[in-house]
Amino acid sequence: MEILRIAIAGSVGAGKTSFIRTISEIEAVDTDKRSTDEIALFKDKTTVALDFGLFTVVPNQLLYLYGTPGQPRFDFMWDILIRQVQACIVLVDAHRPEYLQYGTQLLDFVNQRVQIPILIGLTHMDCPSAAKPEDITSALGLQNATKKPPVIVVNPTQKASITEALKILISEIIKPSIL
Ligand SMILES: Nc1nc2c(ncn2[C@@H]2O[C@H](COP(=O)(O)OP(=O)(O)OP(=O)(O)O)[C@@H](O)[C@H]2O)c(=O)[nH]1
Ligand SMILES: [Mg+2]
Repeated sequence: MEILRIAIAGSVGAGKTSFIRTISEIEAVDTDKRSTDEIALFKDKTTVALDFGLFTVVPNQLLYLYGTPGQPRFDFMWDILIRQVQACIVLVDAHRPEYLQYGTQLLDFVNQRVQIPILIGLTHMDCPSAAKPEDITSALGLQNATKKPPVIVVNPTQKASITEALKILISEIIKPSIL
């Protein structure tokens, strides 16, 4: 049995818990607690430790999905986790431009610690105020990047959208081994 461990990161409300809950074959473990600070203005609950879920890609290939908390004060969790995974999905909330900088910081954070495939998933693209993908790519500083990770639209509340994202990420993981 091959197990691939994947981290799902992103700002508060980007859709990490939803992503794992929607796709997991076991009841996803979550650690959501009632929001207290400024986050309570737009979100009842927020993840304070880790989300965990499982997904079978093919009978012999299992994904372990770990969602990190989106609040910067829990960044130490992220530091531990990133060294244990084979790939990472960074969810970027397209309708909250104030969080784009957090996306850039996350990408730097990963790239400074590990060399693993990254996929950028743009969420909330169905919201009327969502930014355009090319504007987000440029705000993330990726337009001229030599190794630009795939940037796709993903809706964490829809299974088909998540499986598509996971397919693309898995192909990024296995690419180096077939070159
Ligand atoms: N319309 C829409 N709603 C979304 C999308 N992604 C997430 N949501 C909703 O956004 C809300 C927040 O999603 P969560 O999954 O809790 O976000 P999170 O990243 O786990 O947030 P924290 O744990 O607080 O960091 C939920 O109500 C989701 O259903 C999307 O692409 N479109
Ligand atoms: Mg969460």
